[in-house]
Amino acid sequence: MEHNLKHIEVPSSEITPESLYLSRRDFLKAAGIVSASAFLAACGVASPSVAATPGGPTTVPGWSPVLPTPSAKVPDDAANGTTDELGNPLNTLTDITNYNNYYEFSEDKQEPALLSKNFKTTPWSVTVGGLVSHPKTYTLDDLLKFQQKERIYRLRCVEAWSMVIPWTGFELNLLLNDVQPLSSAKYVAFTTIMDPSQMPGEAGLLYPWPYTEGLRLDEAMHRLTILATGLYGHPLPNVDGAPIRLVVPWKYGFKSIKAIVKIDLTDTQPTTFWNTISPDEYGFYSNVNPNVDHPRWSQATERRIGEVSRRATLMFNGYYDEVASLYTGMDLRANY
Ligand SMILES: Nc1nc2c(c(=O)[nH]1)N[C@H]1C(S)=C(S)[C@@H](COP(=O)(O)O)O[C@H]1N2
Ligand SMILES: [Mo]
Repeated sequence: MEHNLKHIEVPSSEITPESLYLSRRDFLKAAGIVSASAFLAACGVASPSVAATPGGPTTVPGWSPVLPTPSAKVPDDAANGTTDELGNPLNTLTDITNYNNYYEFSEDKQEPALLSKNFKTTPWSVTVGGLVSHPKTYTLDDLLKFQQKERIYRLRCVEAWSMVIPWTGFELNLLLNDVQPLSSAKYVAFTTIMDPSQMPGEAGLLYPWPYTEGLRLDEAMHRLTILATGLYGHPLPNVDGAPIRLVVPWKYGFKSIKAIVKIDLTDTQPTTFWNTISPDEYGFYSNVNPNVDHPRWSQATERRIGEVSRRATLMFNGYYDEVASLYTGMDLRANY
């Protein structure tokens, strides 16, 4: 029944005055849903939408998008769920596989579907090393032995569009515990396959190929951080990063690196693809944050693929209760 309702200290630069800072517990009490949502979450059943409007934005009058938003704990295994834990309907398989960012194939959103069709995903292995006691190379079959679960997550691209995707995958912490990080390990670095013969974009000289990403070790160990191996109950479509990709739902989509072949534990913050290209626009953290705009556009709202009107963007993409404690005391504007 215990739910983490703690607040983090949000720097004053971040937020409206304390008086406007309505506590989530008070809101939930007022709405009369504390016990119901806690009960459902504890049972691993998706809670009904916390907001009153089914499928509508999870905002209530008096709440501005700069405030933390009520959220329910993400079910551990959402097998065959039809909405996310906030009541948002899933995007269709057609949406999820025909509107993509996958620069190894094309900078266009529609082209990667076709261009990735014949991408070869077998055999595949992922080499895990660096600051670990048991470095190991895993075949895809090895990785599929880690407990697979269905997780329905919102994916919020830094370009201000979003989708709701039912992934199959396993918690990254299972893999990390298997290789045993040394106490000196502080970060996890991820690398996409480098194969310009199959990925035409990688032949281009403009970008720092291969695509790389990174997380702090505690972010990587969080239960919401998964390696996805499928979606909608199917093996992962090539265009979504087959055969294995990272999904970190509270961060902008570009952190969720596709087609991973290498994972390294490091003691220094890894360099990453988009941060190398444009450090002012794409920070290492890149937590979804409606209060911190991209230098060229607002991050306050987003376009949910398949919907007409825009939605308010939620702090940490609506995963505030589960992830805010990772950033206690951090200035989220400086550490964007
Ligand atoms: N290797 C690689 N990973 C990548 C990308 C990419 O171009 N190459 N694009 C990123 C971006 S910007 C987003 S929004 C998501 C999109 O994931 P999806 O196509 O499965 O929706 O993948 C991320 N992972
Ligand atoms: Mo993105």
